[in-house]
Amino acid sequence: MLQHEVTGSERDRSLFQQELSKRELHAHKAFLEDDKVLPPVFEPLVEMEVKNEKIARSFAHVEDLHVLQTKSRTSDPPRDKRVAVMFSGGPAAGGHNVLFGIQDALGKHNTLLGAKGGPGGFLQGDLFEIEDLSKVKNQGGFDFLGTDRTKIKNKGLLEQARRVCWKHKLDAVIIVGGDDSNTNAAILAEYLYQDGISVIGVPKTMDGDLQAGEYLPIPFGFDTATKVYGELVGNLLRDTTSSKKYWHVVRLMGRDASHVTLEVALQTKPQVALISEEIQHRRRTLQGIVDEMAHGIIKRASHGKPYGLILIPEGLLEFIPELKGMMDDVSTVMKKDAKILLDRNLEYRRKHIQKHLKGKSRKVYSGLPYRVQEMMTLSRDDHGNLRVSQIPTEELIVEMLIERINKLAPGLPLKTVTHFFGYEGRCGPPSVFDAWLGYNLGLTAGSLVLDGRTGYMSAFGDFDKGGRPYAVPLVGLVDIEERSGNKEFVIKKTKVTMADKAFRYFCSRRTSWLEHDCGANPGPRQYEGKTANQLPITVALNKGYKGPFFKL
Ligand code: FBP
Repeated sequence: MLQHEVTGSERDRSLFQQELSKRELHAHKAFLEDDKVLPPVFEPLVEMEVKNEKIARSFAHVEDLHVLQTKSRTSDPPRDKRVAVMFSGGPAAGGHNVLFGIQDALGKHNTLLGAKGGPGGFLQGDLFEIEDLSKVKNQGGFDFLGTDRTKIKNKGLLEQARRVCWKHKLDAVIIVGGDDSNTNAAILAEYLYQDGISVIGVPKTMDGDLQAGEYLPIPFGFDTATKVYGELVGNLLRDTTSSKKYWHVVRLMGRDASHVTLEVALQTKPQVALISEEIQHRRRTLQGIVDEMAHGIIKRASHGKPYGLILIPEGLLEFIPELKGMMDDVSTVMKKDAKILLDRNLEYRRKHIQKHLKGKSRKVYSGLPYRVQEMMTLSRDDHGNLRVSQIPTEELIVEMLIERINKLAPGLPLKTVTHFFGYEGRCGPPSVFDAWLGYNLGLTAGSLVLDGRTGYMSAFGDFDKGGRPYAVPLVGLVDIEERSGNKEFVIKKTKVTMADKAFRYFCSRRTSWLEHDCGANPGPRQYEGKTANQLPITVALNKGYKGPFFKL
């Protein structure tokens, strides 16, 4: 490589990124008229139900509960609309293409503004006009706008949001985010209804847990993250079957559901993959899980295989019934003593929590390694979520495995290496699927705004038939959940269920994966050829798609 190319990449990004930005953005045919983007209008498809009376009362302005599908526009699209967009929550690959999609749908006669730094920045009125997006086309990350996890949670903040809308003369606000952020969108849509300001959500999350049945089998970001992890885990499996000496214990990001772990397991076929939802369903104990793994490790060693790989979902501990109770009690003490714990170091917090926990919770907490105890005392995010990405569950599992194997098979050598694959997956350059999905979700969101809709989430389904845009009423997804002791509106997460075809397939294969060395290398993401258009395996299996490939 020439020196000027290396120096140039400080300003213009790497050659790879430059090449990616030359790739076309493919609009679905629903948005195209004579090869030009013409935002469609929407018509009702099927009616959704509101889950209960309280939700119906609190979102009283939502008049239309229909899932919408598109039909061709016969009149010119509206002009002079001012639309603000923000990213919210953790980054996910494909986000920048959402911005492209919105901009293309709005066309030249409307204005797109970006909020810097997520909902927090929006509330501060930190908005700018988005013009040239060429540098971020097909690029990962959320860096063009930035993001945060501010919850628009009370009347004061809702009023602040309204003032920002009036100040910037906004006709619409688009929130690109996960379940919590789309809950924000639903609440804001209701609040701004009388001002005539539309609020639209765009579904993103690498966790894959924001779904809406057939209309949204998967949000953008999941495919890229699982392909990045799939490559890394596949490489580790190859390494360990070569050197034959280590057990790799890998924790994968994805906090409230195990879609990521299940997908990566199906891609790579490791010796063990724990699925949190199954553990919760079977009411397993942590010791029981460790025992089972220890027996598997001992058996493999007796067959001359002192090596292997274990996948653990990031949120595992919260799914183990005996630990969940203790973690809820930790949250309660933290909430009660928030002032005392403010600005205190982790050691102080750990000791304080230990002292104030009672009975079984105290016993369970005290039995955990110090580092795990400390990380449980980190303040919850604005939405009340525990920061599970900071809890080194893989270290806890290894510690318990060593102890157990020492008892069951004294002298058996167990060499372990722990890993956490998290942030490195969610900001990779988008896969072909996420680049396409992000763009088309953006086109859908922009078209919804021009059609005067509010309280909807843009969606995309029917991938086996080339994809189809939909709009799902947010209130049809809202539920009530307990967070840090309060009952709150939240969009219900879609978890792995025991009936899912992908999970059942995994169950039918896992004994064989433990006994034999079946590990597969999915390899790096491709941008051309057959594997470039491969859908997540879990989505293809669950939806019963005949071919595993998605076609542009
Ligand atoms: P969302 O998509 O719901 O925002 O979460 C994605 C995620 O990557 C989780 O998997 C992870 O636990 C969390 O964000 C980490 O959050 P943070 O960026 O605040 O450390």
